[in-house]
Amino acid sequence: MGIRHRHSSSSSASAQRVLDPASQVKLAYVESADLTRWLATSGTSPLAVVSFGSSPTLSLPCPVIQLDLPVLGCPDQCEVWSCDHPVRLHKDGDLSAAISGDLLFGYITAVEADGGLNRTAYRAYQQLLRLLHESGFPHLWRIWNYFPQINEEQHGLERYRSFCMGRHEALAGMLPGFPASLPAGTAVGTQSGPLQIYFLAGAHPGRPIGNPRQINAYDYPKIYGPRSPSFARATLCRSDGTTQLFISGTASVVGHQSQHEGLADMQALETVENLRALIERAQCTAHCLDQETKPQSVFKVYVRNPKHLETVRPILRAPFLLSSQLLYLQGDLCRKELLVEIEGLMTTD
Ligand code: 3EB
Repeated sequence: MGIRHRHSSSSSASAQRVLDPASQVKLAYVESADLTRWLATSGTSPLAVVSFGSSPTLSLPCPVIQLDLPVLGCPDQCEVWSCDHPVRLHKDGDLSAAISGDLLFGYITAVEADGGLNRTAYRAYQQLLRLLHESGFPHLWRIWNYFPQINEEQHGLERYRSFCMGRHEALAGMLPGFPASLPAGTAVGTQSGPLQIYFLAGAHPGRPIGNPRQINAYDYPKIYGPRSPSFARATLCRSDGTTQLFISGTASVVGHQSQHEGLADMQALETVENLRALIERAQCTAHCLDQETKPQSVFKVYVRNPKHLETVRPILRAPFLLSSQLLYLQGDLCRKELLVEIEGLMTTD
């Protein structure tokens, strides 16, 4: 209990700003070889570092998340989450968190034991939701889920579907406002490792955004598994004059159906169209995300088959992508036929 600082309230907005640290989270992709220098000179406090591929283990003053997702087309990169204010760390077994102002960055790993992935996911989600309730950060904004053999069958069910069951059961039981309050999400298959989940939560709620071209994933029919995937297409978060749009893993899905089976180029085009529609919907909701204010954006592109990198890369030329930082990773996607998936973060000051 009580790991969040309670700030005294003030009627003056400027005094509030001093007393109540802004919770804008910063995201940068940094070449692994440059990480130490970057951290020493960025002037920010790290919340977490996510490394991909075969990056070395570093000892850092924050959670370090190593994902077995090979980086494609460039040297190994790290995803660095940081903020302008001091960070407090919290550790409880396999769960660690970095807290700053109104923001919590958490990381949990779970080795799969008896009961399979369903129970493992259920227990991990229970544990992380309990932390959020007890610590004063009840609002989940964004969550990433990674585990190996995502499309393999186990105990008669595809592992992704089994994961969805455990996740759904925990969230339906413990997340206030479920399913409308679900966070933006990603679920991608790694080449090895335990179940790894990292997440951002806030003391105040984000606003879920739907995609007009897609039905909500939590309303998918049962043909995709006994329990629907528990995520929103995007979350819009405002803090201290900054608007951030956390965009979920977005793929070639229209309505609830996968499009363009076997065609990586067409899937990439459809995905860009989905992203465009989603961003447009968010812009209608938050006027400060419009083009003139030039958001800073980063996107992670997951490609199932590394040979499709050169097919996909030239297609990602929409204006909102051309002005963004892009990182390509090799990852397995949660439906066998999906070849490309793109997630992102857009920030407008
Ligand atoms: C889709 O639209 C593609 O289960 O958390 C994308 C993002 C997808 C997150 C998840 C799944 C998830 O259904 C798959």
